[in-house]
Amino acid sequence: MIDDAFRAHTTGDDLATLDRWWRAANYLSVGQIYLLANPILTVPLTTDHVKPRLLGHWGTTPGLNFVYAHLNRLIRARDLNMLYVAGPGHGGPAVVANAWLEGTYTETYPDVTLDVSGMQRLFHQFSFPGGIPSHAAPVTPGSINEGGELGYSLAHAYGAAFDNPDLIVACVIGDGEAETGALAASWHSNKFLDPVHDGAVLPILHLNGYKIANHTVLARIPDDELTKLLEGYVHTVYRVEGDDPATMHRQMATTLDTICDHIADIQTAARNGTGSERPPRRTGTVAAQLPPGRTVRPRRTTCNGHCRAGTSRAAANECQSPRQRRHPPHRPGTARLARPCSRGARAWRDAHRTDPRSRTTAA
Ligand SMILES: Cc1ncc(C[n+]2csc(CCOP(=O)(O)OP(=O)(O)O)c2C)c(N)n1
Repeated sequence: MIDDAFRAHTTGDDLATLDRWWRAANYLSVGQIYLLANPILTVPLTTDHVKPRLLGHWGTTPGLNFVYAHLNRLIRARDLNMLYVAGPGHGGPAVVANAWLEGTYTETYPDVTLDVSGMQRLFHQFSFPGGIPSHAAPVTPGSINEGGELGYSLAHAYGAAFDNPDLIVACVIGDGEAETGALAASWHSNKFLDPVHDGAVLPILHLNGYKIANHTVLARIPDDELTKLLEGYVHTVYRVEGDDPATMHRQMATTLDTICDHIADIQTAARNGTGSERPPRRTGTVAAQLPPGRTVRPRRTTCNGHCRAGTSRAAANECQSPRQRRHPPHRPGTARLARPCSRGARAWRDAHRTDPRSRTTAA
């Protein structure tokens, strides 16, 4: 159980560190999608530094990085045994970025060293011939959920929690993924969870509004309709939404603390024999509303005159049009996309100096 003193502490310096981690992971994600060379932008960006064919889903990625950073805070604060299943596993740059930042990637692949030359290799290999896929895959350290085919994250999360009483499985569900039949049916898996012998599953609905570049149903229905739908599946709904990172960090940290306390209460009551008989006990779901491509400043960062952040273009696979590569006048668009994240390059150096004692396993 977390005490008030710790809650107060986590709203200050810890959240600033967490924000730096998030920005560093975002930079590493952009770098994987776009950059062939010049990994920390030591020289002005040229066409030769940009990959000729871009494959990687930027839209879902800042949200995945956001959740990853917050789960790591929880793991450290509470010494939790936790697994992170990334439903939008097509946001592969996010799980790879975090695994590299915390050192797991280098432990598994020693040639991808934790320095600038390793970063160069990390960027170059992503979705490139002879490299790694653009989605979370068996080669991603800790992976149990293949990210290329949508729909199975929540089922895999429950599968991991069964017979693992000390495990909490946080499962990010894409709002587009939520429209698949497999995912829609998986909400009912909580009926099979026994709080005495099984662990807990914490679904986190990533409501960024789009499935690639098309609107999603769950982001378009009224808030109370979505809440009632999830309550019907016997989940208590906690909403985290906004576009100011500092506010969102505070909201997310407080929400996750509340949910973890709640999970602990349910499990303690069930394991002492004082809980209610019938599963499921009402556990939490976070509906996290992060605009796609969140780190790109609205309006100021445009591609061919189109605003990126919070739009379908930001959610799309290939954020940079191939025209940008061919036509030099469009090239500054790429530099601007990288610039808000170049604070991330600094953040990478800062975060790299921190020593995360525990890790979230990407799946
Ligand atoms: C079963 C299946 N159907 C379709 C696709 C193609 N696809 C890849 S990503 C995606 C959109 C997923 O939407 P969401 O989960 O909201 O992720 P985001 O749009 O935030 O990247 C689709 C339809 C797929 N990978 N798997």
